[in-house]
Amino acid sequence: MTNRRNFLGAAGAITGAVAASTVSKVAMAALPEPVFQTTPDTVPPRAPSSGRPYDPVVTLNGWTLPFRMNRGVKEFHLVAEPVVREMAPGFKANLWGYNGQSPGPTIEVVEGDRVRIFVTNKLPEHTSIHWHGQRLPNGMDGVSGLTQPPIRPGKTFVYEFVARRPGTFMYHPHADEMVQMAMGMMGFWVTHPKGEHPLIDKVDRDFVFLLNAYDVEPGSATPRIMTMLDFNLWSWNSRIFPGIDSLNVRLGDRVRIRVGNLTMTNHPMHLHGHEFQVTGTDGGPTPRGTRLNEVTTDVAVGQMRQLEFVADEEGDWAFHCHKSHHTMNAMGHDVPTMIGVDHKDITRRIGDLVPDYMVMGERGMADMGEMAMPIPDNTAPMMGGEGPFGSVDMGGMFSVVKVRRGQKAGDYSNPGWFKHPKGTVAYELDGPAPEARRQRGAGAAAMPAHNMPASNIEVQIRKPAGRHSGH
Ligand SMILES: [Cu+2]
Repeated sequence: MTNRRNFLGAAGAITGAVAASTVSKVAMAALPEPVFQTTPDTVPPRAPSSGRPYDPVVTLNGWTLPFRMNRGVKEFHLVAEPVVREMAPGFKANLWGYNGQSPGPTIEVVEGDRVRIFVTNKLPEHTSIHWHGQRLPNGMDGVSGLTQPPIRPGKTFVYEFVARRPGTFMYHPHADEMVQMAMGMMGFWVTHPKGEHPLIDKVDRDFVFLLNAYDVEPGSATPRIMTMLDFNLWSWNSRIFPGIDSLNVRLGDRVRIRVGNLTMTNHPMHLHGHEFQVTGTDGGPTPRGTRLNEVTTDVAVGQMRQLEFVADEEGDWAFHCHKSHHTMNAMGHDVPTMIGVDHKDITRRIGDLVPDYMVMGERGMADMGEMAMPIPDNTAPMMGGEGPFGSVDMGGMFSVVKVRRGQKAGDYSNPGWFKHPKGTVAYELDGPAPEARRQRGAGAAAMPAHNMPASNIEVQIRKPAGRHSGH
């Protein structure tokens, strides 16, 4: 624990990079040149220029790490280092990651490939990489202290194994992992099948991302690493809505979405407008007879799931974690429920002292999304994101699957908002609504009331005032 305390005490340690020069230039010369990514953009898939062919995946707000072939071995170079990740426009976080971003780049190989991965540590503390889900020699499993010595700052380690099993995997440190994963160190790994596979179908679009979570105090930039459950940023590939790119597909496409969970809680992933099947996990492809039609599937901590569906309904379909607190951005949770509370008087009295004082939550919390309230520098609003019909009251783990007739094969660009055919959008009723028929009496309607005072009890609820319609 002494080490941990010293480490935490060194305030500059987390953000301060170890200079690149600590890695010997001579040693680096023999390695594949590391490739870095400077933007959080979704890089379109690119077919490999060497090695065996495969259908590349698309990493949401991420990219695939290039490799070099060295006498039949696929060589990659990962650099563990402090990074600045733009989690949403206007909001940057000081994270740890690989090759310029958090998460690190996706690694794509083909079943049967011999893979060599150089891992250079530019963090201020030791690390290691565990290759989650892989069959490999025990000494390549990346558990610091158990199967290998730690990779000290400035050092480079080499991992080498054959990618034996096709499927959906990830990588992350197995050294001080509470800190290192809270800081964003993780990446996706896909092993493509060599040729046809009875349980792995060809798809037209293959998206991948990791579920992760951070605790960044509004107005600051570095995650609190001791947080166990009360994270305030729920992200996909270290991006939060409205910073997460949409998943743009063509009408009729067979779509696969691969998701891995490296947070501290489960995430029920929910797709609108379509049913999907879970076709595989990090344990491999699922037998066809076990595949149920679902619209929500839970991804537990440390699990991976492959969702597959035919995108046969045009539109902008929400795709999100179904825990409503995970589709929110930074906020405190110690907020009392204010719905229905009349605080006109107290607002007036505080307003005399604090001119800009504003009460929140009187009519629900949707105002937070609409108002663009003043927020501290370098943070994201709790929810928001401008939709074609106003503010989308969402944040965090939320995006949109855009299904379009006109989207060309291989085109991943954003087609803009869906143009709904006439008469297919929910609409506001003209004129007064018909009077609702209500049951009279104390308590719920069907049961006779016992032990109740004889007189009717009236509950006064103040109706919301002013404009607020259409939500
Ligand atoms: Cu969730």
